[in-house]
Amino acid sequence: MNTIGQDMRDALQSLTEIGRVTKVNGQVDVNFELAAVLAQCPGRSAVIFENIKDHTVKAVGNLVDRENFARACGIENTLEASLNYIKNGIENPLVPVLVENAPCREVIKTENIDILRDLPITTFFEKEAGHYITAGVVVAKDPETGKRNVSMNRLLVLGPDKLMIGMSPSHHLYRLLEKARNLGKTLEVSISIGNHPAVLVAANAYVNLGYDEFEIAGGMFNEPLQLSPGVTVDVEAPKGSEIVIEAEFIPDELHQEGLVSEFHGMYVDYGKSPVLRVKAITHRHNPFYQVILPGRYYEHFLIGAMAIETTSFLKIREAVPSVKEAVITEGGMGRCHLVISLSNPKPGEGQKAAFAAFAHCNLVKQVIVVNDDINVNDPVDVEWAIAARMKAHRDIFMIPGVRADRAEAVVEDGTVTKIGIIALREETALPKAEIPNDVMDKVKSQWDTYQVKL
Ligand SMILES: Cc1cc2nc3c(=O)[nH]c(=O)nc-3n(C[C@H](O)[C@H](O)[C@H](O)COP(=O)(O)O)c2cc1C
Ligand SMILES: [Mn+2]
Repeated sequence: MNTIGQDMRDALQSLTEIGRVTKVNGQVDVNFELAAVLAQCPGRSAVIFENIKDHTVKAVGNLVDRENFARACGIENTLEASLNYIKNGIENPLVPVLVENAPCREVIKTENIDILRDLPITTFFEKEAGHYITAGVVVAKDPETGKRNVSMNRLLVLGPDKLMIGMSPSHHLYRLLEKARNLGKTLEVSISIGNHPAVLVAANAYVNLGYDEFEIAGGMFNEPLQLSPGVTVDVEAPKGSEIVIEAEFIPDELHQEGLVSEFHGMYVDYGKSPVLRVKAITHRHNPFYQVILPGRYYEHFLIGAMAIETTSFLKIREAVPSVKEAVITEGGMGRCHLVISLSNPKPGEGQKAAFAAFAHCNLVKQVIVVNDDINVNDPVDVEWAIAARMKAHRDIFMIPGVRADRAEAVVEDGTVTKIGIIALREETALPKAEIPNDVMDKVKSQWDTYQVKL
């Protein structure tokens, strides 16, 4: 049985044990300053802000990187281990359990709510519309089936108890809102802030409507996720969330957002978006407010990347069973570029794998296919495979006019050109020159005896 905890506090505890938590004691302003500190904090440790101007609530940022994820989930820090861990969640989901008197309900506030006063909600980029909640895990229930849906959405503060919620029309939450509107029902949500990295990745899993992403989180933990019932809404939240905002959509109210940053690091104008009325804020004693630095920053990239690479892997495996690993790269904005490795591929399987990836996710527009002697998570190794094995006239193909995600940076009429790069070894390829493996291993095991001074 897995013994790791399900809360952000458990994750922070595991990271503290390996020295991957940085504390910022100096005073920081929620207006751009906290964002600037997160953007420039060296290493990829989690950051705790102890002293936020005009606030008593502390903040946590930069929680998730690959090593932090591995440590928080109690797995080895390898791509293979994280793929297996997330894959297990998707393939073996577990139905959540409800717990009463959960930590996230230690303090309940239903009156005199003033979101900006109560929580250290930050501004990030110069031309954005205002203060955004960026680590909100949004839970809603399908008004027809009652099935839960979980996603992450940016929330713009519009007033003391009003939030605008960003949601792509292609996402499930949008579809649930449409269903509610057609049925004349009000859609309720819980927005939980301060979650374990596994819960954040599960919320981003690219699965079909009707899948409860909290079941995936349970599958990852190998034990059901514990949820707390809402106080003013019939929607649950992870029991150990630091803060939960309970809200409902205001029927037919839309807000013209203005500019907002996307993962590609540029501003976009998505027009009008739905508005929520806050009914309650509940939290733990001395809660931590979680901040994810959005735009083209690493944590924002990675949470999506880990989810997309795993579901892409599963889809590719249906088409090409010999797929070994899949990674969404940082240079590809954590969304757009996928590198996959195949074990002993048959002719044409590289192309087939790329087609499967393109069909699965609108965001993925470049696929590089390599053999399994290449470390897909090492950009130098991948580029080596391209230099050593790709014949450009034969191995690059383009498919123009494919349906794109709304966030695509070079979108044309809702479409984008997909590119496949097949960098697979030919049977006639020159053999790789290698130092004997047994000697490499021996030297590694007795490294200290060489008295190497760095
Ligand atoms: C930090 C972060 C912020 C996000 N913000 C939004 C957002 O504002 N709007 C949106 O449509 N998707 C956003 N996403 C992506 C969705 O959470 C993700 O695509 C999810 O799988 C959608 O789930 P659904 O289809 O079940 O609604 C964000 C992802 C991350 C990691
Ligand atoms: Mn969903």
